[in-house]
Amino acid sequence: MRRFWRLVEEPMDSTAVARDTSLEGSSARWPSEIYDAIIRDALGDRILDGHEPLAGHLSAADLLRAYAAARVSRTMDVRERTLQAQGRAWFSIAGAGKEIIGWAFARHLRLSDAKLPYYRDRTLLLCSGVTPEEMFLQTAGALSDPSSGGRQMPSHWGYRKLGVVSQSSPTGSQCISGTGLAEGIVRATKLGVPLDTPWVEDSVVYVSIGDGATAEGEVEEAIREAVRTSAPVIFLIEDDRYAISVPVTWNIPGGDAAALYRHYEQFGALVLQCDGTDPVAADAAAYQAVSYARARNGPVILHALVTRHMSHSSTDTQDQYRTPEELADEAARDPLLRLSKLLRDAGVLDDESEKSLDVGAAKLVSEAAVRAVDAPRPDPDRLLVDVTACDFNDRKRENAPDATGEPVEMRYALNRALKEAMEADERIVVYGEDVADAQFPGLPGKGGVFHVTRGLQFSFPNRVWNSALAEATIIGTAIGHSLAGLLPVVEVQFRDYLHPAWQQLVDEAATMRWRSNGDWTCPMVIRMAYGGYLGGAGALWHSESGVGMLSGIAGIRIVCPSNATDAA
Ligand SMILES: Cc1ncc(C[n+]2csc(CCOP(=O)(O)OP(=O)(O)O)c2C)c(N)n1
Ligand SMILES: [Mg+2]
Repeated sequence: MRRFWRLVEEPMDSTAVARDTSLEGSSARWPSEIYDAIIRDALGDRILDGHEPLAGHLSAADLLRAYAAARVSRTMDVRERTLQAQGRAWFSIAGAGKEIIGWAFARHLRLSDAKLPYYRDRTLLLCSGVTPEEMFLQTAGALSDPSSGGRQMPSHWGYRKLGVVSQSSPTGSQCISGTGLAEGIVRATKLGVPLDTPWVEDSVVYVSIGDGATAEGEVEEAIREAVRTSAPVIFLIEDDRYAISVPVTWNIPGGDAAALYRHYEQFGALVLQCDGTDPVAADAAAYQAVSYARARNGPVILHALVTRHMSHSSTDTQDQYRTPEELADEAARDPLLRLSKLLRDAGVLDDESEKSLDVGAAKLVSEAAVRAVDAPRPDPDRLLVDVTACDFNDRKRENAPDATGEPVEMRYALNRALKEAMEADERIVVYGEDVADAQFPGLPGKGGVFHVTRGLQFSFPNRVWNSALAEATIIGTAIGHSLAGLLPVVEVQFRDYLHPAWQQLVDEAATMRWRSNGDWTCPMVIRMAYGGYLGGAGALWHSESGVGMLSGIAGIRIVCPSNATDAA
């Protein structure tokens, strides 16, 4: 514990980082109108005019905007719990303590940057252009909730127009698709394939998680893959020292998340640590992180030390496992208090003006909540809309195989079909374990353990490649490639080895369309072989169909051809 706070007390020297304005994000231009109005009401019309730095690169106007947005965010956290107590909402998970690091990233990310934020990022979203009312519509489970049409829990963000990709609930599971999206943006740009809205050539990907989620294997897979491919993705670890009730050292050996990733620096990753409650340090770190990824230097891992001023969620009571002393100590390090002190010490705020700001924020939140809570709920008749792109009833009857023409083995028919499809559709990319041909000219090449992809890499050198030996990475990055605008056709070497990718398939890929109310989709084809290995000697782990498990997943279509014609 002592070590942790020593780090917090060593702020980064932000002014030592020279700023290249061509790499700057939205900076002071984040959509701050509603916060500006609160500030002007409280402090007069001229207060936002000055641009002189007051602390680090930040002006009084920047810091006032941070305060107003953070205060709105905190007030929303509290209001959501009140709504639940009143029976007007069902769940709440607060962003309290994470406001300043969120505001800092919103300053430097652009609308065209991808954001895969976890549930604590309320302030990041407010500063990226989501209104309090839009957030409360999700709290209320309203049909007009722009994130999910009332289908998801509160704080499960997703706003296509703002580059916020729909988020699911499993902790850390968005990391691999974040890496895949960063890879996909680079790859599609190189191939000249149009990027999906709202991505552009130099978009970066922001992914955030908590300290506990770093223990998830998929988080490690995502970071390792990003380092391997030099993907322009930023992993922000918002470390509040707890995963629900579990202290950080149970999840992270030694309790220092940045130390876990330092070894990746030798391969081009930037590993940073900052006090995420300090506006100057947070702004400097966010700037550095975004600039590094934007310049295509590689991925960034930023460990931000933050606080948690409310219980984990509305179903948790933190004084059951945290001492009053610890809670009081943390309350004294509240980022809002810190910001208020900075502004008071500089003579920008006093008792009266701070109170007026808080009253303005409370009014905004109150009015938004009142408007949202009575909004109509989803129509049960629409429950099955957007489960998949296809109509459930359009399954074709099986045709008898066409017995005319040249006999061909199924795998070679597949090979030809893939080649034709790739010629016809520039978006198709093919990857998986061993699917590439050979890196040395003159050799026939591998082209898959069943040779289904043989020759494809020779024909389409930049559209076919070997993945790492990691199935969650294959399907998770396929989600990202698909979100970028490509059409991934990936191979899982044997159906039996789908299991490591189960979460990516079931929780991420299969739910994308439904959970976002049709706003986000990630079409892809996953090819898997089963049944035919070594005359039956394959048995367990090389031959099982698993069709029972697969047929129960909503959101995917299973195609199981019995003959070469159908397969192709
Ligand atoms: C895969 C998975 N396991 C368990 C949970 C339940 N759960 C939700 S949040 C959480 C703790 C996360 O802690 P941390 O990553 O430190 O983030 P924090 O909430 O502290 O910001 C757990 C266990 C989950 N959502 N997903
Ligand atoms: Mg935590």
